[in-house]
Amino acid sequence: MPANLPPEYIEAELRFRAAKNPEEKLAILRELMALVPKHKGTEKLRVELKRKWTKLQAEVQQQKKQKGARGPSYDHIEREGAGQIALVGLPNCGKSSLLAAVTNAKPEIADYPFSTFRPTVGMMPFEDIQLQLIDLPPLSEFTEPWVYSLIRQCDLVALLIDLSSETPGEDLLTALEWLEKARIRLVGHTTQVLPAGGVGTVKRALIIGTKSDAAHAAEHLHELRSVADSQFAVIGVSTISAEGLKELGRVLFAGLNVVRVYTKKPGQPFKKDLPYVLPMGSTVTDVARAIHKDLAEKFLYARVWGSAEFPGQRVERHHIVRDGDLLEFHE
Ligand SMILES: Nc1nc2c(ncn2[C@@H]2O[C@H](COP(=O)(O)OP(=O)(O)O)[C@@H](O)[C@H]2O)c(=O)[nH]1
Ligand SMILES: [Mg+2]
Repeated sequence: MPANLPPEYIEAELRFRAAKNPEEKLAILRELMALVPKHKGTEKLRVELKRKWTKLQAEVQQQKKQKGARGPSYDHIEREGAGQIALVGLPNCGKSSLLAAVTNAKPEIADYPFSTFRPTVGMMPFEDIQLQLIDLPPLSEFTEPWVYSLIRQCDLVALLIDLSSETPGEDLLTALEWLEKARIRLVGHTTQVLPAGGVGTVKRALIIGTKSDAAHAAEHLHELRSVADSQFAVIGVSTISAEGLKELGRVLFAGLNVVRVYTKKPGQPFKKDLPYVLPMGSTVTDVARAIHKDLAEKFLYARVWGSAEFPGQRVERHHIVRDGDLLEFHE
């Protein structure tokens, strides 16, 4: 073994030897590969690791095939709550910590890269709804295709950039490049009409600057904002000082471009029960359809409290609803 390997490498290698299942071994191997310094003296070792990696990868694939339909499939995660948000970022940027801080999920958190190798889902409460967050393995040369396929399916990408990094602007560009390579293009969350993706996918996104408690985080946040330009909203958060965590719910909710609409039956008292969540721009008829397709066909008019000019105003079928509206359908 070449001399002067960092102690983290030695430690990870011990874990590698102790690991029993190939999936775990593969994850530790990724770490090892990231930890080897790149110079002439480690060339043989790097080739050796790459060889092990290819072998293990094949083993894991084989195992997945054998398990067939019973094995866990990461290619799709059932949408729950008001919207599905993918936490995306480079290794160690704080994705798992954020998930742990704002949901009841308990993902693995570690100070070494590639600690996450499965998707972890958590529900983040926001006012009277829940947002579904998915913690993912990081963007890197080792990112497996299913990670990108989950990103393509989500409603909003939360791109996490580490504010303790000396190069947050560059990190943002690196992350965007990895996504571009997978043919995923990000646009600001307020983009109303998504541009045609060509052969790829276009996703709405916002940026979360993590570890805002770190030294120089304020300057780094500033740099990040200037690189993100006006294209992406940027919010700074810390799971240690809790800065920005309260605001995060509102920011993510805004990023989803949805509205919450409440309904009541004529004659019932005003009480906001659990809302229907619909895409922004939905009409009264869309709300009726969400309740029941028959209702969409047969209702004559609706009364709206909220977005109408006066409370309880009678509105037509194509009236566009706003977040917080209370509706009453008349058949
Ligand atoms: N100072 C500071 N460190 C953090 C914060 N969030 C995460 N970390 C640390 O950053 C490292 C990577 O965190 P983790 O959540 O595993 O990142 P992931 O690889 O993106 O999932 C760990 O050592 C965390 O303790 C934060 O808000 N402030
Ligand atoms: Mg993680």
